[in-house]
Formats: sequence, structure tokens, C-alpha cells
Amino acid sequence: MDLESSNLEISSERLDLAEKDLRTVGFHIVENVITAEDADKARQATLDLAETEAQNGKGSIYGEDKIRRVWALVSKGTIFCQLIQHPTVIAIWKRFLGEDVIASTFTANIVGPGAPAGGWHIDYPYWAMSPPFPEGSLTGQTVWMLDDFTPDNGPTACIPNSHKMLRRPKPGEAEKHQMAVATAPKGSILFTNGAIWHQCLPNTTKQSRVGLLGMYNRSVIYPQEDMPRQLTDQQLENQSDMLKQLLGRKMEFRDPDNDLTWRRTETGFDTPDAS
Ligand SMILES: O=C(O)CCC(=O)C(=O)O
Ligand SMILES: [Fe+2]
Repeated sequence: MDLESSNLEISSERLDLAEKDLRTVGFHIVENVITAEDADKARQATLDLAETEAQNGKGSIYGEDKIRRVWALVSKGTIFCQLIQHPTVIAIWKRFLGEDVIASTFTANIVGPGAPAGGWHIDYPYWAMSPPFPEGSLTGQTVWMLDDFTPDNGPTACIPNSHKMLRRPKPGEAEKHQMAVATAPKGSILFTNGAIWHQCLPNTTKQSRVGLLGMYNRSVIYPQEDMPRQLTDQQLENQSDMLKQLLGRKMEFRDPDNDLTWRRTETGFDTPDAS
């Protein structure tokens, strides 16, 4: 399944603005990164996958059993392999997180009809860290909108500037601040500073709201999902260098005592240097 795709190039002026927003207010929306037709294709692929997983007892369900998560998308469809390395996404995260950026997790979050709010939180790795968190740019979240995000269908909401608090919200604290609601046409992306306080809002409509969540890290931060294991060695062979980098398959682990360099494989480590 190939993306028709639009807007592959992002201008350097737009990159400057995205970076500035991610550092200041903490988020930035790029509209129509892919066409509505491509968003529809990705949405259908996601819903088919979720349906199969529901039948097989896979995936996770939360939010009064109305929000469904599909994990480890890279192994579950070529369209997801394309989206995780979309040039606009890579350009923004390379700018914010460095040329050696890696992926931490790529999942679907399907907010079903009648779902409650997801609950204010911060994402991994921050929830796994003791505050105060380090300043600067460590991670970034990418919310692919595969439906039009409207005020009523469970859009993502953020507390502007909350990433500067360098800690998680206390219970009831986020509610005291003015939130910003990310509404945009399907095919758009909400980029957020990984330390921002956020949640999905209630879905009071009769349709599911489908979003994909791609978290990207500076390469020194251990990913949330075991990204290197998402594709087999054989599946990875014909993939781009960018995807290999995102999955942590190009990362080098030096073994100076034996004058070797190790890299991750589908199950463990291998060294191209070994004879
Ligand atoms: O799907 C969304 O709008 C956000 C969900 C979220 O924040 C999460 O799953 O960590
Ligand atoms: Fe989140």
C-alpha cells in the first residue's frame, strides 16, 4: 500500500517555526501532511488491524473500554513503515532531537464513541524519570490525525508551556490551566514537546477518532517499545537507512576489549566484524 502523499518537502522557514513553537509553547500543527485519501487508507488499515486484534485478544483497551491501542505498528503494515519515516516528520524531529534521532514507539490510539477523556499525563520517558526533568529537547510526540480532529470527537489537548514545569501534573492541577485543543483536517499532524501535559478529550460523537502516535527520542534515550525487534532481519534488508536508524538497527555498541562493534538483530546482537 503506497501513499500518494503531498507536501513531502517542508520549507526551512516552516522548520524554524516548528522548532520555535516546540521550544516555546510546546506544540506545533502541520496541516495536510498527507492527502485525505491517504489518511483514509491509513485509517482503514488501522481499524482493520484493531478489529483483528480485538478478535484475537491482542492490543490494549482502556477509557471505560472505549479507547483501543494497537502496539508495534511497524511490523503490521507497509503504510505504517511509510508514515513513521515520513519526510516532514523526520525533518522536524531531526531539527529538534538531532540527526541521530530514533523512534521510541509507534502505536494507534482509537478513541471510540462515548469515550471519556484519557486523563492528563506526560508520556514516556518522562513518566519513568524523577523530577525535575532535564531541560531541553529529549523527545517529541507525533499525533497523526487520520480523522478530522474536531472539538467533540476526542481530539488531543495540551497545556501550553507545561513542558517548562519539568515535572508531571499533580492530580487536578492541569484542569486549572487553559488548554489548547488540537483541531485540524485529517492528514494533519500535531507535533508536541515530549514533556508537555496532555490528554485526549471525550469523544461525544458516534464515530471513532483514529490517531497514530509516534514518539521519537534523542538516540541516547532507551525506547519505550523494543523497536529493533519490530522487523526481522530479512524484513529489514530492503528497508531504508532511515527506518533502520529509527529502529535502532544502526546503533553501534563498541566492544573495545575485543576490538568489535555490535549491532542489534531481530533477537539479539551481531557483529559484522566477527569472522
Ligand atoms: O490519542 C491522543 O489524542 C493522545 C493519547 C495519548 O496521549 C497517549 O496515549 O499517550
Ligand atoms: Fe500521551
